[in-house]
Amino acid sequence: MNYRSLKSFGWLVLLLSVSQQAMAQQPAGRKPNIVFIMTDDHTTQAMSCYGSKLIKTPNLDRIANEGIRFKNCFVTNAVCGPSRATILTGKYNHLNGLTDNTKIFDSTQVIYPQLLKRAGYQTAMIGKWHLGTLPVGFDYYSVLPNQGDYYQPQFIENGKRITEQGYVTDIITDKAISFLQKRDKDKPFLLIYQHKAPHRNWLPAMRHLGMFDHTVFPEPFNLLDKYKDRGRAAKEQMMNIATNMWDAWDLKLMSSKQLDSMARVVATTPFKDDKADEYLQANDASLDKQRFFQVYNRFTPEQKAAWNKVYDRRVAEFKKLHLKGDALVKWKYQQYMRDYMACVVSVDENVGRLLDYLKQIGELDNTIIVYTSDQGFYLGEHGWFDKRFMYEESLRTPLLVRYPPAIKAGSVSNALAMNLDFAPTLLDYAGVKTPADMQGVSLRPVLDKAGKTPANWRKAVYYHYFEFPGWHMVKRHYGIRTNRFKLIHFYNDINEWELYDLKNDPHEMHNQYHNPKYATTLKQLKVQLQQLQTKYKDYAR
Ligand code: SGN
Ligand code: CA
Repeated sequence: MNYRSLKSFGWLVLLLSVSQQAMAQQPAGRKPNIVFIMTDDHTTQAMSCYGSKLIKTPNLDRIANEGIRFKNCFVTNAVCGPSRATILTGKYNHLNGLTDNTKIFDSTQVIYPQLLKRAGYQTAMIGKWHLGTLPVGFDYYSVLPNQGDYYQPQFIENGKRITEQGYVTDIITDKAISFLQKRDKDKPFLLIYQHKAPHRNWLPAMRHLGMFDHTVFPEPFNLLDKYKDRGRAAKEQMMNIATNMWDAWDLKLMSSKQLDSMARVVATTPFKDDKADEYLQANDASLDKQRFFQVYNRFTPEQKAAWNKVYDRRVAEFKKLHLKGDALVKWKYQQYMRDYMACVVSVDENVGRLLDYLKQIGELDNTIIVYTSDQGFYLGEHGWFDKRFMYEESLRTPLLVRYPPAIKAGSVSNALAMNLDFAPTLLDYAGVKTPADMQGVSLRPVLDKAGKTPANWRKAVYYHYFEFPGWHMVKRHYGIRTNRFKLIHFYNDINEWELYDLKNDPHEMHNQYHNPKYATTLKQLKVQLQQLQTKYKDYAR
C-alpha cells in the first residue's frame, strides 16, 4: 500500500468510526421509542416556554429545554378531526376526506402507526381520538367516544365500552403508564397519548378548582377588537367572548341552588342524548343550562360539593357586580382564563408524571417525545375563544421534540414546520420509508442541525378551512403564509381577500389587500398560492 492509499485508508477508518459513534448513541439495533403527546386546543400563548405571561408550564418547558422548540409550526386546517386526520395520514384534508368535524374518517386509509407496527413497533392509542370511526391497526387502544367527558369518562377500549372514575387527564395518563408497564420489552413502542383538556367547556380537576381565583390575567391588547380594517369573516363569526360565551356551559354561572332544582326536574323528565345532535345545537345557547347540568351531573356527591364551594362564589360576584358592556367582557375573559389555565395545569402535571415514569424505567433518552396540540386557540385575542381562522393564534400549534441522541438541548427553530410533517418525521426516525403519497416532509434536517433552517427548506405553508356553516360560523377560506406575509381568500358565501404584513402588523389588525404599496407582493403571493394548490392537488373550491 503506497502513502496515498494509506492516507485515504486512514480517512475511511476515521469516517467509519465517526458514523459508528453516531449510531452508538442509539441502543444497538433498537429503533427509538416514540411518545406522541397531543392536547386538545392547547395554544402556545399558554405555555411558558413560548414566553407566556399567563401561566407556568414547567414540565412542558422541560421538554423544550432538553430538546427543541419550533416557533413556527402550523396546521393545515385549524379544527380537531381534520388536524388529527392530517397528522395520521400525512395528507391534506381534501385528500384524506376529513375536511370538517361532521365527516367520519375513512379508516381503510394507511396511517403512520400501522407502518410503524409493521416495522416491529408495539403501538397504542390512548385518549381523545375524535375521528368518528374507531382506530384501526393498533395493538391497544382506549379512546374517548366523540369529544369525551371530563369526569367519570367513558372509553372505548379495544372495542368495549367502559366507564372510568375520576378526571380525564389523570385517567389518560394512568392508562399510558399502564400500557408501558405491560409492554413487550423486546420491541420499541409508539405511544400516542392525547388529552381532552383544555377543550371547551374547560372543567378543571377537583384539586385545581379555584386555583386562579385571585389571579388577574393580563388582557390581550385587542380583547375589544371592533374589526376595523378587516372583512366580513372576522365580523360575522360566532366565537366572541362578549356574545357567544354561554353563561352556564362556559362561565359556570349556575348556583348550587339552581343545579339542585334542576336535578329534581331531571329526575322526572330525562334529557335527550345531546351528543347525537351536536351539530343541530351549534351556536344555539337555548340549551345552555341543560347542557351544563349534564356535565355537572356526572360529578360524585363529593365533587358536587367541592365544585359548588368554588363556583357559588363566582355566581355571587357576578350578581353583585352587575357588569355591562366592555367591563362585562373583561370579567368574562378572567373567568375563561381561570378555567382554561387550570385545565392546562393538569396537563402539565400529568405530562411530568409520564416523563418521570419513562425516566424511572430507563427509557426516557431512547424515546422521541413530541408535544403538540391539534391547533392553536384564541385566548381573548380579537375578542375570541375557539380556533378555525388562519390568523396566527390558531394557525400556529406548539411543537416540542426531545430526543437527546439527535437533538441538541435548548434548540429553537424558526423553520416553517407543519402538522403534515409529523408522520414523515416519525417514519424517518424509525427507518421506515415514507409512502410517496404523503404530502409532508421529514423534519430531521432541521432537528439534526439544532433547529437551523436548511437552505432548501419550504418558503411557505398552505392552509384550507372548510367547516361552514357550523360551530362558530367561521367562513370557508384558504391561504398562504410565508415568513413575512399572509394571504387569505374567504369564499363560499363570500368572496373576500385579506393580506397581512406580519412584520409590521403581527396581530393582523390591518388588511392590506387593497393597499397599492403591496401590489407587487400580492401578485407574487397569488402565484405562490396557486403553485401550492397545484402541488398539494387542492383544486376543488
Ligand atoms: C364543540 C364545542 C365547540 C368547538 C367544537 C369543535 N362546543 O362542539 O366550541 O368548536 O367542539 O372542537 S361545546 O358546546 O360542545 O363545547 S374540536 O376541538 O373538536 O374541533
Ligand atoms: Ca381541538
